[in-house]
Amino acid sequence: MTDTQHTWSAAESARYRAAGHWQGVTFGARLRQGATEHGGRVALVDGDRRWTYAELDSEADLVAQGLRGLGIGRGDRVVVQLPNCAEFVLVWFALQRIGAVPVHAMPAHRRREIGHLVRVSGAVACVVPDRHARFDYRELMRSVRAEHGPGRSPRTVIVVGDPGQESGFVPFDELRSAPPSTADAPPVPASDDGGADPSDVALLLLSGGTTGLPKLIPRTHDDYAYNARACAEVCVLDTETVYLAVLPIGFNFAFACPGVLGTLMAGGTVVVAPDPSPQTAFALIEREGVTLTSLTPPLVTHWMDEAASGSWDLGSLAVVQVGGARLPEEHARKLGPALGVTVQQVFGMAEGLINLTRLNDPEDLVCATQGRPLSPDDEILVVDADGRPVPDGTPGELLTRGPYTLRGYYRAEEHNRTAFTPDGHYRTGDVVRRLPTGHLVVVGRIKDQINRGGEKIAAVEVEEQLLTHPAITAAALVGVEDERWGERTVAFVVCSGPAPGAREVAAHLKERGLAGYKTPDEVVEVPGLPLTAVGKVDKAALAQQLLRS
Ligand code: J2J
Repeated sequence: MTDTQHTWSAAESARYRAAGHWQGVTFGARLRQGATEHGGRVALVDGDRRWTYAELDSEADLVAQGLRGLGIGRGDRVVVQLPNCAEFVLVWFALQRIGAVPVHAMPAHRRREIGHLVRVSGAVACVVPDRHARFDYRELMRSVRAEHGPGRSPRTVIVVGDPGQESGFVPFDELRSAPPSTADAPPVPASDDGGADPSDVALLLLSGGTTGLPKLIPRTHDDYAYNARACAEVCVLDTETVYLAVLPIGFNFAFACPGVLGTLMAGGTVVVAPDPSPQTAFALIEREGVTLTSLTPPLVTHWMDEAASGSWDLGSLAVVQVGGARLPEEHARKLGPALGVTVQQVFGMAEGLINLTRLNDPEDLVCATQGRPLSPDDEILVVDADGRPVPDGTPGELLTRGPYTLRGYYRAEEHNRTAFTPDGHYRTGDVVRRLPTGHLVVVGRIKDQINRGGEKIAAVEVEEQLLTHPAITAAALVGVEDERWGERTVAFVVCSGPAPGAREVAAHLKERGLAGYKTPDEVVEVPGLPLTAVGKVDKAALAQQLLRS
């Protein structure tokens, strides 16, 4: 790909290689190695379907061949929007095998987000289910393509299930059953990875976003493999590990921290949970002997409640990671005993930096901090508003750079100028306190983003859409504390004429093609938006106003 001008310097790259962080192996080649080392072991379980490492490897070859037959090749971007199912993993490795680049979308995304992803990434294809959770993804793809006009981008839509009649829609099953050699599908060359270079972008992740639309995060083979492997080391994964993917598999946490990739790199088994309910998960834990899983804070209470019923044997489960949003200390203290597990807090970001509590950390650190950096080469700065480092214990913005933290978003020149310091530190927008042990406590945020139980909502994006409602003349989306979600969203709106209610607003945003989790939980009409001294909307005052009312 040609869009990786923001990258590590030659000196930094040499240092990360010398330290053994970057191993110079592509994901396509790693899968082949896995098949050699762990051939007969079970790699992947989805319901009654199972793949050994050897089978995963040969299936990736088959699907890769089908993808080539569709004209997809090295460097091409492909949006993958699948729920938790084996096909996610199969198509992901098949794309790696031909040097193509998966773009991780979430099942909850709709026309607006997917259209944006397709446009920014220049994706040639999308992979979607036919239907999932009462939603028809073929309809979604039809509307995305219609919006894109004459080029009908993306050219190809690969459908897991029934593709329907639309031209350009291809069933996934046809890819994996492609005959070895036909006129338009030449045999896969001997390469394991389509000739990809380990320093190439291997995948594009989605940022939580603070601006109008989510940014894309380029992750290279070298940096992402290090991310997954180092997390696997911290979590002491081995061939006996059975990881349950409960959170959406395309989410960085579930995919590579250590998640799916870390488990496969350790020779363990990945089990995909079709939904995150404790009932579904606990049945899989019992049946498959799951040892590790990862959750967001809102799931923790559901899991503890269900475990208290006493009707499940969770004896195999050793470690539960919790991250994505702040876990209340009280819940952290209860979770271990409730499930009979070791708890690990994870404060990570798709941009790179991962902090984790260590499995042998004292209970107070595990329960009251969000962990410490994964790598000895993660550089951490905690700074005041003028960018000056603050002493340990004092809250400040977290800045970071290191061997697996991006140096620039994909095709986002303007945003990159402010998202990074001149010397390449990423401005996380998170406010933290650092303890003398190096552990970080997340105490707040300066980015205009709301964290609704781990789902990130860029306030500006929703505000822009609210303003498209004919009655709304000004809008501010504010996060307020919430028992269940940690934060819920309140839209303060100024209206001309009768104010729309929450349901009308929800319908309007749905019509605009916005993902459902971005719908405000509450809509409050105000006569005007309060401003700060510098003329910005005073969101703190709005939140206060709500508390008083
Ligand atoms: C408070 N805030 C947290 C935590 C993330 C592992 C875990 C999570 C993510 C993730 C991830 C938090 N306490 N424990 O990618 O690999 C907030 C911060 C952070 C933002 C990143 C991973 N864990 N956060 O959540 O890219 O504000 O990644 O900057 O979705 O989530 O969001 P995201």
